[in-house]
Amino acid sequence: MRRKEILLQLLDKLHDSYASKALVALRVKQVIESLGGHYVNDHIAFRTFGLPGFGINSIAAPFQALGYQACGEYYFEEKKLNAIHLEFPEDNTLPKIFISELMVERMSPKVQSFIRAHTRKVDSSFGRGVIGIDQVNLDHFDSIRHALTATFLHLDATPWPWVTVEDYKMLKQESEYASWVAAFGNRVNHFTIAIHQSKVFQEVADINEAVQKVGIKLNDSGGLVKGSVDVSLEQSSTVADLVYWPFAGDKLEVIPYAYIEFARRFPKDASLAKPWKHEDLYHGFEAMSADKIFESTYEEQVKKNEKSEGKTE
Ligand code: OOG
Ligand code: NI
Repeated sequence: MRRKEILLQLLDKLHDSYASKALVALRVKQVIESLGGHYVNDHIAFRTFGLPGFGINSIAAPFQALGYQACGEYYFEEKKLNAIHLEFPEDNTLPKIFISELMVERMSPKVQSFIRAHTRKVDSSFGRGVIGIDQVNLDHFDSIRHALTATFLHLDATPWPWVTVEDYKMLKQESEYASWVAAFGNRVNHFTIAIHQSKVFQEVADINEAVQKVGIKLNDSGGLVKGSVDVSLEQSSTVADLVYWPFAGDKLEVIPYAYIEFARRFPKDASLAKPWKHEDLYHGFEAMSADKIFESTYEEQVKKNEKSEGKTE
């Protein structure tokens, strides 16, 4: 089927561009494969600025045009974010997609005016801004292709010009989410191992232990394992890898990029007899846990782990 083929190609491209920079994903894959398991992806995630042409819809629209459907909605008061997730009902082997957006209007005047001005500088070849891709007629294949190209083909750049190191730091003081989006744009920030589909790990704590043994650092905000059977979802994540990343003026800075997550889904009715089928399981997200998972790219998590690495020398 054409739509599924396009999606598979797109997901492959997104994975390649993520895995080529997020070495932690490669290391986790090696751990899983060494133990005789294999990598099944539960979901991927994008972050955006909530402005016309740049928000959740700019990422969701091309996926929806290809058959994905919007399912859950989530809200994060303190981080000033909204999010949705999408599912592909025709084939449950395709990952869910989690997309969040910064509520730009809730930022300080300084941060707001920077984000508004900087996103106005997009190259029109990205199809953003004036002709927001969320307004493209997605019923036509050519429009879909245009929207995909506009959104994802420049994966190794941002839709807007590189930010300066100073602006990145200014944004970061107010919102680490904002500085991440300014630097990385539409890149995927994590893929997720489905523990409920794993033959080698029973629970999230098992994979946590396996990766910690080879020195991989986990996000401990809110505890190593977030959620539980009570919310039908158990999750954990590594901290983000540091990467050399381009900034305005041909500068490179080392900043946190992407991480990998582990998720175990339970049936909505936990008393249901095993084996559980895909349709028995809860496929939404849990805002309380997600709130902590966002912090996998935050300085406090990334730095804390750098320090503890030093101590074990
Ligand atoms: C997304 C964090 C939330 C989940 O599975 O709850 C999340 C992000 O870091 O952008 O992925
Ligand atoms: Ni996630």
